[in-house]
Order: sequence, then C-alpha cells, then structure tokens
Amino acid sequence: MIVVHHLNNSRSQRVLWLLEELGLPYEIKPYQRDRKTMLAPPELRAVHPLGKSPVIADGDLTLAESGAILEYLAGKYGEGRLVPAPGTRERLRYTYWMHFAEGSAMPPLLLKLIFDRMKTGPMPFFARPIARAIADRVLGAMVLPNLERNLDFMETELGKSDWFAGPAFSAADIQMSFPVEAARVRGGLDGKRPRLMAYLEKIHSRPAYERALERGGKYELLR
Ligand SMILES: N[C@@H](CCC(=O)N[C@@H](CS)C(=O)NCC(=O)O)C(=O)O
Repeated sequence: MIVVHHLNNSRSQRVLWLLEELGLPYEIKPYQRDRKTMLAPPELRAVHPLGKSPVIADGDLTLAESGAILEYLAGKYGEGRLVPAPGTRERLRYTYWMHFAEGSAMPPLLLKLIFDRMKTGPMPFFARPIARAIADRVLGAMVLPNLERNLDFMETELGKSDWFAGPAFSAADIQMSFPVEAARVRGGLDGKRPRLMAYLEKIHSRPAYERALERGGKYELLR
C-alpha cells in the first residue's frame, strides 16, 4: 500500500490528486502545520531528513520531492497514462513543465510570501519602517517582475495547447497546479490572464481533483 505523508494545505495535495487520477489505493498519514509558524511538525523529520511534505512510502522505498514522486508513481503504476510517449515533443514539454513548477514558478511565489510577512510580522515598532522598506525594495526590484514574467509566459504557453504539455492532460498539469493556485491566491493572477483562469477552472472540475480534496481535507493556500 502506498502511504502519503500529507501535510495540510500543501503540495502533497498534488500527490493525492495523481493517485486519484490513476485510481490507485493509498493511505494518508496526516500532519498539521504549526498554526503560528506554518511549518511542518517535527514528526515529519522522522520520515525524511528534510521534514517537508510530500513524502511517500511504497514498500521499502521512501521518496520526497513532489516532481520525483509524480514521475515515480506515473512511471511505475500509470501504464502509459498521464505521461506523453517518449521521444515526442509533448514528452519534452512535459519534462520542462515538471521542472518549471518547482524550479522557476515557485521561488518568486515563496519570496512574495516571505517578504509580505516580513512587513506585517511582530517586531518592535521602530523596526517596522525599516523592515517595510527592505521588503518593498526586494519585492519591487526582483520578486514582482519575475512573478509577472512567469505569469505572462505561462499564459502565452497555454495559448498553444489545451494543457501544459500538449493536447492531453498529463502529470505535468498536476505539478503545475500548485504554482498556478498559489499565484491566484498571492501572486496577482486574475482575469487579466484568462487562459490561466480557465485552466484553474478546468482542473478544479476534474472528478479526481475533487476526490483528492475529500480524502486530503481542507485545502487553503497560504497568503
Ligand atoms: N520542492 C519540494 C518542496 C517541499 C515543501 O517545501 N513542502 C512544504 C509544503 S507545501 C512544506 O513541507 N513546508 C513546511 C516546512 O517547511 O516546514 C516539493 O515539491 O516537494
């Protein structure tokens, strides 16, 4: 039985969704974020040294990193589903978006979260103007321009095909769902980018996505 070490409101939702798309049996081991810090509880470090989610266990294998997990599960159990055929242009696009999600899309979204919190977090009153000035400087010079460029790029790419890797829905769409959802919540994604908004609607209406939400529990991305 595949075990998913599932942290609430996190990337592990993608793993549940993939398992539901493939119709595989699995068990969820739930973990709750610390309410104040939003960090994972220390028990996750007993599962994997980095203490982050998702992590899966499959027999004697323990595997972290959502992209690696999706590729492993689709490769081992997918029987060709959710992965374009090897050697095709779609397969290369699939690989590209699999890596883009965590390698390029998530870093500015994470920085936005951190610097927004830096402006409002608890601190002595005299430090707040300095913290705000530093945060605004980094956001304006680096974070927001990168976010905008990423969103423009994704919007343009979705003009080429229905899904990120091509005409068929693939595991790359599952991997890309998290940055697109995070961009909707805190990255400035709105109706000015209609293809990305339509993409969100399309993924949210997939029965497997809904089943994953039912199994995984409440899913609210951090602001
Ligand atoms: N690149 C990793 C990122 C893993 C990660 O940062 N997970 C977050 C949840 S979305 C986490 O565990 N955060 C809690 C913490 O850092 O303590 C992946 O895609 O699996």
